Amino acid sequence: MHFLLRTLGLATALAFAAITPAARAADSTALQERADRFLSLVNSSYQALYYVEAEAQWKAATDVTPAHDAASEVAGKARAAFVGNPALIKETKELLLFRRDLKDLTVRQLERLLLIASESPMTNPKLTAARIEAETAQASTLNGFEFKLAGKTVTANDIDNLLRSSTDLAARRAAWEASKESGPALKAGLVKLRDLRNGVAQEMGYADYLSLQVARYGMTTDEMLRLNSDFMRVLSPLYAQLHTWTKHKLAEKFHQPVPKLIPAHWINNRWSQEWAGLSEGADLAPFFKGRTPEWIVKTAETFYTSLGFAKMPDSFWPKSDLYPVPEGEKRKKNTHASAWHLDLDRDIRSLMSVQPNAWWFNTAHHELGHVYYFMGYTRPEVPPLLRDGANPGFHEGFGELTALASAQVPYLKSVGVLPADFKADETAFLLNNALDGGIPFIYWSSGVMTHWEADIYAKKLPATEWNARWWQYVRDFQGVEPPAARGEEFCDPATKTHINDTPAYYYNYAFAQVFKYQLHDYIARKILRQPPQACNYAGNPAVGAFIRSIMEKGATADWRQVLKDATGEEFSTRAMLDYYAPLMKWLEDQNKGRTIGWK
Ligand code: X8Z
Ligand code: ZN
Repeated sequence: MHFLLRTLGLATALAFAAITPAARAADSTALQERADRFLSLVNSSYQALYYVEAEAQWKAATDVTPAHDAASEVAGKARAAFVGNPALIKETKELLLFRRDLKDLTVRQLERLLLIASESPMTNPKLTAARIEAETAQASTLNGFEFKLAGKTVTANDIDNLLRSSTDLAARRAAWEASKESGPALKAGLVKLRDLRNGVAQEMGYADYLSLQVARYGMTTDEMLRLNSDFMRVLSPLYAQLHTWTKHKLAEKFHQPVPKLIPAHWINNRWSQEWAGLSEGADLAPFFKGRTPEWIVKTAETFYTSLGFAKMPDSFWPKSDLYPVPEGEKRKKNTHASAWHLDLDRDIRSLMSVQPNAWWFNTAHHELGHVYYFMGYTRPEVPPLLRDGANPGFHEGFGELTALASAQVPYLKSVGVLPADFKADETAFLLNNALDGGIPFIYWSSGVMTHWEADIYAKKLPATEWNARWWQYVRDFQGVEPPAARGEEFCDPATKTHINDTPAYYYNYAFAQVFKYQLHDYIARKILRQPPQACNYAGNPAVGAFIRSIMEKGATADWRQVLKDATGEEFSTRAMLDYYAPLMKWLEDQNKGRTIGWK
């Protein structure tokens, strides 16, 4: 073994490039061995500590108590003490100086390790400890928050159900306002976290926390913002038509004059992120009467097993927390759906509050998309450091793809949600797709969420301007306005789960939308040979093989290459636009004579 390689440094790295080919080959082998030994130790320790932390976080998220918060904090610090260890960072950086002489899989693991270390660099232990403490406290406030409506405690499901069903504008406004009550409780913690998150990223040489997150794509913040603006630009004619149609529809529903901007409490979602429930011909509410929550989750599993995937591990069922806290029980838990890969192996769980309705049917399919991605890349060829999506948007993309497949009429018939002789109005279903998580969602995710987080992290927007900027973006991007002025005594962005516990992440959902249509288009046209707007994946093993071929790679390959290899196409909005092309004509017809858009 060449001695140089045991004492690598920048000067030696440069010298290394100048040595003879034979010596270099011998050194490369030694270097690779050194990296292999390092990564083998890191992978197994990482996996073990990841489990300790995930288990503690799971307890804190499913049963909010001071003891669980304290345990979660300690576990977080223990994991940080390892992944952020200065010796580990130094060795990783040194090895990366020789990236050209290392295997691609090795370089990927080293790069990933640096990104992981950048979340909790122990080169600044005080800062990292302060961040973990603040993150734990914020999660506890968020998960333990009690919403009150007319003096009575209500759940997030109660608020959502009211917004889905009530035609009483005063009751809707009260529920909407109640849903914004968590904001002030979360603001101080978020202000503190903005600086701590930026601090850890800067400690490792990133400009801010958003650029650290975006690095998972191999992109800069500006490139990511441009990509998101592009999504909005290409979809804007369709969005303007949908916005126009929707405000006329809502004005009719509530017997109100047609507004310029849509009042937020008119829409069935707390943030206007999806505009479901307006396409009458596609109303699935009656078809979920009499179903159980268990049936919803089981059906989502059957979707995957019918494609040739294995069942979920047996432990999924007893270890998950799938249903609302039973009445009378005092326990508080996170009410937002999530999927967890606790040990980066077979301990996979989901946290949900499933009720038997179309929304949870969709969401359960989304969560199982994550679960099957976990299962897909959990194999010896994928080291624990790379047991993750090709990028985070791929992960959300499989969630969203599964949700889109579960909303197709032939699938709904095959699982018995719709009767076999149901005569579907194709336009009504396509319109529902567009409204419910399709097009308005882009203006929420690429527009409001991404731009607001860019402002607070990258542009350091003063906390005294947070709510004003938020509503400026809601108006400009979504064409929605609050029922009354929302001053800085509120912090409406903080009412959204991700702003608190999954920061600088939301553009991944926008990416996932575009990505899901690309995969869906390929599956429908090339594998099923069915129209993308009405197809059924269930029971088709070729579809399963296609999905698995992407999932099983995890993060071992570049995401652009993975997408190209699978579909033959670069990342593009082409499929999304094609999918809705038939709807555009219909909307133009419906909107004849109306002023289009709000600008
Ligand atoms: O958070 C989720 C999933 C869990 S990853 C339920 N979604 C986003 C949201 O609810 O805001 C799914 C689509 C958008
Ligand atoms: Zn998800």
